[in-house]
Amino acid sequence: ITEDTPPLTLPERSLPAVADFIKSGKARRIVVMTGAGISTAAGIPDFRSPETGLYANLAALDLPEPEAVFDLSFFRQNPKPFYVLAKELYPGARYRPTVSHVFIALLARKGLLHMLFTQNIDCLERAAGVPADRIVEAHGSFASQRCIECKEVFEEGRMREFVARGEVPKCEREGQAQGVDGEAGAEAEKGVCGGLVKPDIVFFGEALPRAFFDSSGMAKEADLILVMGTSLQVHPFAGLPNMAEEETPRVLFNLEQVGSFGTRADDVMVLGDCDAGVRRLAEELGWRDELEKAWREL
Ligand code: CNA
Repeated sequence: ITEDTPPLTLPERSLPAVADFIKSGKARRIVVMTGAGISTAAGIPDFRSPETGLYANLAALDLPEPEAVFDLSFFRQNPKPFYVLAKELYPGARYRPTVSHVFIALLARKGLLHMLFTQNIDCLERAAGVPADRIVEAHGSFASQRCIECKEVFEEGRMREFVARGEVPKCEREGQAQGVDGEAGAEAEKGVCGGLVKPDIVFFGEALPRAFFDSSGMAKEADLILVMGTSLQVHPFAGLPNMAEEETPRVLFNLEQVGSFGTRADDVMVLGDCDAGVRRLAEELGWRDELEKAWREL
């Protein structure tokens, strides 16, 4: 498309036009897709922003390459770097949801959120009040954990203790010990499994949760797509915005242009900080005070 290509659905490619579209009641099924960029304002670094990104900060952890922290075979050999990161990112006291998270919760409260697909593992969308049944955590989260060998679920309270101490939890299931080497050998002698415990976060090479595939058709049903704070570089998540119908408006709130944004007639790009973009949309919708109040009172 060129600048002169007319949009199919919106009167024009602009944020006020998107707000009018929502206010007209034509966007009753809004699908939101998010990534690390909606949590950077909370203080959690993203992966790929140069210098401030998480990968840039992992140098101290003695990894062959930063991505190794989410690599299962590396984790088997050396789970410590992952647990350094886990201590940093673990949901709970440290981080507070951003305005963008609260905006998504507001959409849910108004009955407009069809589904939120998030790549984030920080659980901040739950903390902002997005109902659990409206969230697909496409890359898993810290909400549950299990042994990578026998798959036995590991108790949440115990997990929290291990993570807080910066220690690596090992499976405590009694019975047949797994054929694991190294430190786990001691556990084997005690008659417990001793396999490494890992949160149900999707590592490289692991399958995405079933919920992702079961729900991805909702992107096709959407009457409006909002994409926020993601580089759209990780597949299959990156393909989700393309599943929307051709005439469905898609809005990007991101520091940079990403994915196939800009190739469709109803693509609206709001480049810059996503909280700022979301605040502008809330303003156009007449929801600004409600948004700020909900964020303050969280
Ligand atoms: P990414 O590849 O690091 O991309 C982040 C994107 O957000 C980039 O395009 C940035 O330009 C953009 N961005 C950064 N800050 C802002 C801001 N304030 N406003 C608008 N845009 C901004 O992250 P993705 O999520 O795309 O990559 C997928 C990975 C990252 C997933 O597997 C996540 O699990 C993983 N991740 C998650 C977290 C978290 O849970 N908060 C943190 C870091 C990485």
